[in-house]
Amino acid sequence: MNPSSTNTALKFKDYKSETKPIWCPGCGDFSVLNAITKALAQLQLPLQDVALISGIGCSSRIAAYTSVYGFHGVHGRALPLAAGLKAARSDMTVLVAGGDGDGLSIGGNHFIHACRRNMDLTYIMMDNEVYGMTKGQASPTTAHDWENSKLTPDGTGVRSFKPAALALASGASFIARGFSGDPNDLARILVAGIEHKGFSFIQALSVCPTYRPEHAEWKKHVRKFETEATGDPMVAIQQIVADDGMSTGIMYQRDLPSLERGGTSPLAGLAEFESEFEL
Ligand SMILES: Cc1ncc(C[n+]2csc(CCOP(=O)(O)OP(=O)(O)O)c2C)c(N)n1
Ligand code: SF4
Repeated sequence: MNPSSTNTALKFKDYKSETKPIWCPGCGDFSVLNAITKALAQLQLPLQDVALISGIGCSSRIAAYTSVYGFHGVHGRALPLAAGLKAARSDMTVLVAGGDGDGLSIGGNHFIHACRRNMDLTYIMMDNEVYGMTKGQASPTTAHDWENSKLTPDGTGVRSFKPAALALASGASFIARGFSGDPNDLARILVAGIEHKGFSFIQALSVCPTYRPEHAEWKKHVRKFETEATGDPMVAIQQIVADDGMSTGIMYQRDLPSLERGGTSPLAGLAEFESEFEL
């Protein structure tokens, strides 16, 4: 039975599918899944009005584990898929999820342009600073001196991205960071991100005990930003650059023009547009 067809309030479990996650024991992605389903339950969004689009990676499996509409896409291409859906169905709540490799390596170009277009999408980057699915290669958020990878035994020697700074410079209008070790706070951030009209970028620090066991230390270092949600990009960039990447909260939120603001689907005039090309 579809719970949304009854008068009963939806519980977070109603947003989970019957497919059992195959993530490793202790993987932070379990908590991100919990946070997403809690956020959807808080917002009481009908299952049929939500879609979760993902790329490829351990984290991207998340689309199969929710009961909303889902699409487990192609590596790095979750954002353009989601943008297409949102363009056609501006009435739907469209969530996008994937890993740091998915979103910043192969999908890096899509990420910066999604920020720039500011479509009303909520993008959850499950950042474990590694390629989990392909057995532990360094990613764009891996520290330059991480020596445990067989492929980069002396470290990458390359500076890592600060995803929040990249999102700000690219035009995202909501930028936040949460932690798999605090799913309730991550759910709070997700609710704010989903309610925000525009592109919401949420970096979810998600532990990978298999390839980054040292991330067990994260829980000692993660703390909340003392101040939250400035709308001033100059203040936000100073906060982001000064931070070590372990502070959580909403870093930036601003009302900026959005492609589908006003609720008119870009496809509304499609028939007329096509008729101009008729032979
Ligand atoms: C076009 C293409 N290139 C490479 C791959 C191999 N591949 C699968 S997942 C992945 C990286 C996964 O890392 P990340 O996105 O950080 O997700 P995680 O597994 O850590 O959650 C790669 C390189 C692929 N599936 N498709
Ligand atoms: S390899 Fe890492 S990211 Fe992938 S399921 Fe296992 S713990 Fe999670």
